[in-house]
Amino acid sequence: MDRRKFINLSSLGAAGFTLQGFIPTSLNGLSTTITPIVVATWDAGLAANKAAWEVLGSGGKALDAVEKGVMVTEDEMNCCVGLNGNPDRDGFVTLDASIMDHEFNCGSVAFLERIKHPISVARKVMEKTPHVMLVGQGAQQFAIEQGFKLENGELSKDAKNSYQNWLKNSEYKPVINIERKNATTQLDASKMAPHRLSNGEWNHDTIGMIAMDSMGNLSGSCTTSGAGFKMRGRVGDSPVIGAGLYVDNEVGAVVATGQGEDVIRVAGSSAVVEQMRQGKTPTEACKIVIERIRRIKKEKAKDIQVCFIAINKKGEYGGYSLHKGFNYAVHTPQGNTLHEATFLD
Ligand code: SD4
Repeated sequence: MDRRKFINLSSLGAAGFTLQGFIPTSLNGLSTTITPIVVATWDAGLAANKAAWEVLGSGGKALDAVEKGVMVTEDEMNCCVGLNGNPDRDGFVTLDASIMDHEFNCGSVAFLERIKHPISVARKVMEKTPHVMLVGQGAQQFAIEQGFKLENGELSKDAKNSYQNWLKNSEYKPVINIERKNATTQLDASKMAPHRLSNGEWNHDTIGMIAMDSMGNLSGSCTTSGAGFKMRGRVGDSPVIGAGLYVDNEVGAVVATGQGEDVIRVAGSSAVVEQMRQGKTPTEACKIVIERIRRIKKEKAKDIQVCFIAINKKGEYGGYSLHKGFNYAVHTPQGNTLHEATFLD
């Protein structure tokens, strides 16, 4: 799934905006125009991309775009990604998030409670501390110091119902990515926030986003309430740099969704970047790592879903999943569209 890169030798001149808002940059005397792109996981990616595009389309930075984009999903009232998500086994919502820019700067938070925008806390970790990752109470304390509001910690009405249902059996069997099992195929961009399915389950609980801006710089973000009814203290792949998210500005950007433990096992996003470094297209690179996971999991692979999306330095993009049902949203100057990912089986 290649995308056009515009090489503009025309009269656009030095830095400035074209009608589409792209910045021509000078390269060896030639004027080149880099077309921004943003790609985000699942149906919710459409609404998130829209916010990201407000930044990218006006010449803004990829880093700002990937933060602003996923904040839309974290903000969503009827949403599984942020504080309205399903709680852990003990009834508390705990959040993980990570962000990475084009210069290997990265920040993440894990096991964070009662803070509405973990992605913005992750960015503060990146920008205001000498560390990459803060967890639990320390992350919460840091967030408060940075001016984030401590929310009341009450479960949303839907999450409360789901938790009550789950408590009936208290079976420790986290259901990861039942996404879209019962979802309608008719997709409406305006309603594409994550939502509960008719059986009360979320259709997913994570959003990952990767983007390239008009300067050709890459960034990525990932935010999640993790696996519903997980063990208290469980942390998934999303805040683990190299697993849930990885950006190498010379090569590409990758984000993962699905069974976090199995993404961590193979250092998933970093592994996909390395495949692109070897010359694989984004889709091929994602596929190779998905195949690796299936080999490792053997027959247990049927019980899990793992998915990656990737963009490379040329602005080509792709996605791949272990099983059917994964989709992702792509915003270019041509519009914001949803794509079904190819899958292994
Ligand atoms: C996790 N990777 O915590 C996340 C879950 C996920 O859609 O992607 N859900 O393991």
